Amino acid sequence: MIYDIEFETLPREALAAIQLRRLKATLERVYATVPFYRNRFEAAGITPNDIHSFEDFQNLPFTTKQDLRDNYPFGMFAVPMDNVVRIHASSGTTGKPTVVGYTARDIDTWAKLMARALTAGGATSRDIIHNAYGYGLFTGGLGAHYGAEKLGASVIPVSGGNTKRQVVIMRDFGPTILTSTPSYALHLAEVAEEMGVSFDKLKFRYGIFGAEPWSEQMRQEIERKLHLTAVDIYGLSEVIGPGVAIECHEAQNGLHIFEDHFIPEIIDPVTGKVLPYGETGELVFTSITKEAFPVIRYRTRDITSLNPEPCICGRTLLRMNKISGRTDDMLIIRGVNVFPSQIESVLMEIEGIEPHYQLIVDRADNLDTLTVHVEVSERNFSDEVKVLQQLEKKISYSIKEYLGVSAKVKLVEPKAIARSEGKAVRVIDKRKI
Ligand code: DLL
Repeated sequence: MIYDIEFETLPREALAAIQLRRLKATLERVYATVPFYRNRFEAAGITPNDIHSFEDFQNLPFTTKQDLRDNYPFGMFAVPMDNVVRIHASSGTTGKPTVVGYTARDIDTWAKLMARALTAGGATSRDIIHNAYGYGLFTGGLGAHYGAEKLGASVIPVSGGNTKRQVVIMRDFGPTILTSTPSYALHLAEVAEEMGVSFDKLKFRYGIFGAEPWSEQMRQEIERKLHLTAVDIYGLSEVIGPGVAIECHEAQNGLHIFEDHFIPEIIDPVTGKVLPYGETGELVFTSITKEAFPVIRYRTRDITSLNPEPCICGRTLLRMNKISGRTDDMLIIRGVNVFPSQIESVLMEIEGIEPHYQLIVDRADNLDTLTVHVEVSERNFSDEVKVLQQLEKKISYSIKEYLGVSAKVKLVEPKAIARSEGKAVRVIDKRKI
């Protein structure tokens, strides 16, 4: 099913025409209303009137998270506060949070985009959606909630946490769609098992998981444990929240970007040069329909590539591949670049361990060290120390073989790694402390 058949299946030329028209209108508006953008454009010697094509557009300066911080909290808003009906903020582990605003029309746009996304992920108006994304300043909970209502589904606004109660609700209310972070989905499965509730008796058909990176192997693990089809959803507060891009459940292969609202580009994170389709780099977005908080060439720091191949689902929208990491969580361990997701992929291939891990980065004698903490499965926990040591060696060997980096592996007992109700904490970098 396609929620917005007209806009999700536009011929590419018609889409480009709409994008250019909306882009020009957005540029004119930000130039007139946001001093930050006017100054930036002036410094680059460009006015909105100079933008006639996508090539012209690529001469505009980028916007970064630092720019948003410098204008904290409301300096980038393009409408008076009187017209802002909602504020969200992304927590941000470092520095000030990023604050974003929405007009009533923005909220409606967002709800429609999330209705599109939920539909692409397999939901219909007949579904009951167990929404375990956190409600509050985080965009996940309310974003999915409004989309579910717009779709006409029944939404259970359970939010994150109080996991045992969630399991009871899942058992008693019979929800058919689960929305949560992938790590929390696994935690739900774990607690359900402890409570003697089996997911194969529950009614879930699809899970719509995002807000953090997760590997293809993690998807298989979730599908196996939760007995549902797992779909990847992507978004970020600065651009709108969840509902920027989503996989279709038919292909589960790349996330369709809602390009009639957001123009994607992939750039070389070092030179800023725009890269062609298929090449991997940093994802950049320009919003072309938002009122309160438009962003122009916003550098997401997320790493992926774009795929223009037609999709079996019928959508003509470009697909972005699964996010492989962020430019700022790439670990450089003794000169080797590694992303947590690559280590996750290696771990998931190994028998006897659970999909719960944490990477500890430290420095000893001026050299970086990487220690991988990973939970041993309940079944293998009682094995002899020698057997466990062999398993540690095997994991360490695989990491070295696949990623070229030396890591110390430490098996920890089941459930030793703290569970998160939202985004999992995968990396602890002690070098910064
Ligand atoms: O995480 C919005 C969201 C909520 C998306 C619910 C999907 C579902 P922020 O808190 O601003 O917004 O964090 C945005 O999370 O730049 C990515 O680094 C990461 N991220 C989001 N979705 C995915 C995904 C929400 N599917 C940041 N895969 C983004 C990998 C993701 N990373």
